[in-house]
Amino acid sequence: PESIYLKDYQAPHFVIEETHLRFDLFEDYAQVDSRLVMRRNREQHENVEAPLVLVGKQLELLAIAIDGVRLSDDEYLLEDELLTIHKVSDSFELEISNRIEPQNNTALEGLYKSGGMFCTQCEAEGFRRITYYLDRPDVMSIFTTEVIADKAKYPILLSNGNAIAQGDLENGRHSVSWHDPHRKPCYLFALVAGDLMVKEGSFMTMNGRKVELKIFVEPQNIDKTEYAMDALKRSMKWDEDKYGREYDLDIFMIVAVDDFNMGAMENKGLNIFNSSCVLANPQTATDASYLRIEAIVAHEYFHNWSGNRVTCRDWFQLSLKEGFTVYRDSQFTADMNSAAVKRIEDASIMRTVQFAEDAGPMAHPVQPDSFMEIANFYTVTIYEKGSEIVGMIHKLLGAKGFRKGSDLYFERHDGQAVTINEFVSAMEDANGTSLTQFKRWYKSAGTPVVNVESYYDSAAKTYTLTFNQSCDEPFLIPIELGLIGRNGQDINAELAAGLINKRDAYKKGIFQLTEKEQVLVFTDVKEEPVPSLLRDFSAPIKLNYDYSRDQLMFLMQHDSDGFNRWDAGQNLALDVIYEVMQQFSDGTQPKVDGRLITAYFSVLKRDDIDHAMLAKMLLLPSVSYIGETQDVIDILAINQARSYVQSVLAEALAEKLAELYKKLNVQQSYLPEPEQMAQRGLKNAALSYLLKTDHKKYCDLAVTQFENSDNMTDSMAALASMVNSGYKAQAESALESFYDKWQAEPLVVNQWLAVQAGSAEYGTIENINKLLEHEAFDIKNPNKVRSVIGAFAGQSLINFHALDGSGYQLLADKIILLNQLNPQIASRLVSPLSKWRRYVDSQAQQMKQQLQRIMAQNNLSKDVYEVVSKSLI
Ligand code: HT7
Ligand code: ZN
Repeated sequence: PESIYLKDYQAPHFVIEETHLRFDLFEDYAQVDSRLVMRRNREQHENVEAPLVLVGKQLELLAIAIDGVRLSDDEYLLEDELLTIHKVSDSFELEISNRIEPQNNTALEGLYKSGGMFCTQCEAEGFRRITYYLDRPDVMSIFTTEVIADKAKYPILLSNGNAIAQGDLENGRHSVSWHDPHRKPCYLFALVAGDLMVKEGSFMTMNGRKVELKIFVEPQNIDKTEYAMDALKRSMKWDEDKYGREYDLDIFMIVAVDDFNMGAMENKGLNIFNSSCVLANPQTATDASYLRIEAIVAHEYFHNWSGNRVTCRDWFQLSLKEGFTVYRDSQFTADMNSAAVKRIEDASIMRTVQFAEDAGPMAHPVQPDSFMEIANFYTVTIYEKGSEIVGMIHKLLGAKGFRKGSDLYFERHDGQAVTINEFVSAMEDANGTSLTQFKRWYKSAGTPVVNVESYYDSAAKTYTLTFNQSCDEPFLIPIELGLIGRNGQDINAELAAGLINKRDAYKKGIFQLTEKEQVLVFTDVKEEPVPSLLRDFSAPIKLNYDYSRDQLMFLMQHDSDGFNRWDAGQNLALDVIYEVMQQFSDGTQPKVDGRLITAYFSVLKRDDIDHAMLAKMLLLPSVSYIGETQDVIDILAINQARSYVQSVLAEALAEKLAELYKKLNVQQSYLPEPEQMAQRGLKNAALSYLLKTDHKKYCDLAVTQFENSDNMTDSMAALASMVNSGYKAQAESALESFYDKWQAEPLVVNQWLAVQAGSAEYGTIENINKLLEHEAFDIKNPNKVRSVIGAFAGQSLINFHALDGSGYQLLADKIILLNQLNPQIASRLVSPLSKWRRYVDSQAQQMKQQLQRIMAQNNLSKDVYEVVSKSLI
């Protein structure tokens, strides 16, 4: 496979003014007839007589006609995935008929069957599996779609826009036609046919237009739609209030499907969702699922403007819509829930997953300059780092300036397919400022490192911070900071005269680091402060400052910034875990610094911190995060030290934790709202610590909670705490009764699979093989694959990294199997192996061998080939 390059971008030679599609759906094939109203793109290519080249994949071509005249075989060329028509005039109508086999489409791209339903996934390049087309985002067209199918089997027929006609046909078939008045690229096309029930709602827009809201699901799931409907209404209102964006059709539909490669898809007016990201009721969904549903419903809805009304010129600009939309959904989540907790979660993903990607073989800039398979570039870099960059623009311009910029962006580019540069220009122009240096963030891969040193001159009463950034071509990095005095209060320090106004270097607590080395001198500082650096995780960087453990305890106690209070605790715990790791490696008796225990005690005693934050502060850094901070990763050693520290803390805090558990374990009717969620989160964090002690009475608490709980959050937390501890008999019996009770609910069963596959106790190779053979497992369903294989490789780290290499072999076997069935899912599974160079040598070599084994397979998909070959370079 070949790479394609951003530098080779050329505007399309043709425009498709109108797209008329007719789908005749049958059990063994679907016939697609298209009529495209086309013209040459003379605005971009004045005197060029280029041939018309359409792209199509796995299609059976039946006929082509231009302006009503059928083409003979010698008037076109069908080669690989390209259909070339040599002679076309300046404007014409092209008609094409072709057949496809949705029932055999296991890749879940294009038109496919999920259970008894037809559905589509066209982003990024799925439309070419439906019909021959200019499948690129800068070709935008008005779509009219007729869907025909058996009426009894498929009473609901949907596509984008508004329904304009319907009628019954011969042989029990029926037809519904849809028209979307908004020009769109084909990646936003959608079609659904099925026997579905609908949950209805409505929303009155800010200009008094009533929008019908419909969530379509299989009948057994109709009782799981209320929360998504409410989340949708909250999202619509929020986008009006925060960004001034109003919805633009009379109807907005969501459909839930069980087989889906990602979370959801923002097709115009007809979002298609992975059922796990839309369906919830208190008995079947955990708080975590509710939060995920709220965020994804919002994300897809927000795409209506950031993605659909203003879309991407080409796929190198993917972060234009994804980074901005993730930023918008993170603001929404922060507004609906605890802002500090949301920031902690986002920063944790950046530090654990994105930094790892940026240090691995698939590292790429937020605006990549080449790729082989675009599906491989739906990454944490494009999404989360892209969002962090938008967040930095927000920090630099302030809330008002940012809103001026987004207003200008939407106004200027409505209906267009544009580049990241145009987004930044709108921000610049609306604020009369330049972001030239800042734009480096979009173009360079890798994580900048900033080292900070401090010096207090007690005679001159000055405090100096010296910043040094790793990159020779420096980034503009907004570093939010504060100085904290001995009394725990922020010091309102002034900058030394020479520095004031120097490129506005330090304003409102945000320092703009623009040079390789920069010095800030604060004057009239009466005592040596403790610096609080990178507050709110104001930039996606690694910042090093040599804090003492006492200073970290002080920050945990006093920092006014919630994110840094939590981060100080993480750094303290990290430091202690490193020390214990060293002790194990030296063969000396491990000893946990009493200051960590004291710090956790004082966290537990605080009543001024909300429950959600407290729950976060009690969690030790994850094994993956600890690994990410090491030059050479030794998972088994990290896990040994972390588990030891965890059990020492659990023993030391047991009484306090039990008290806390008792206080929070109150009877109440379940509501998926922030306060209750935080309370359950803290209670269950306490429970999971308690089961790390040797006292069986705490396991009894888990058993009681498991047996009596009326909601999935508490049941699942109790089950997980037993599965992840040494209480084997209790865990076994709970797992068995759980499956008996929930076997008819696939989403619950997926959680049951994942809790085992991701655990140290149950995620052994032997058990994973059993789960793969279980009646509940289906290799063709991506959610099941994620629940078993994904959870095993991503969470059951001591088993995945077993010294005999069996974990790596199992993963490679499944990648090889999935390579043909579903290349996108196969390729995503390569990720844990791809970072082999980071691991201790014996493991690294075994991971590499498995990559080589995959590489030696015939018929590697482009998706898998790209990731494996780049991992082996
Ligand atoms: N924009 C959507 C991307 C997506 C996707 C991409 C590749 C393969 C399958 C996919 N399903 C959805 C999702 C989003 O970011 O909103
Ligand atoms: Zn998105």
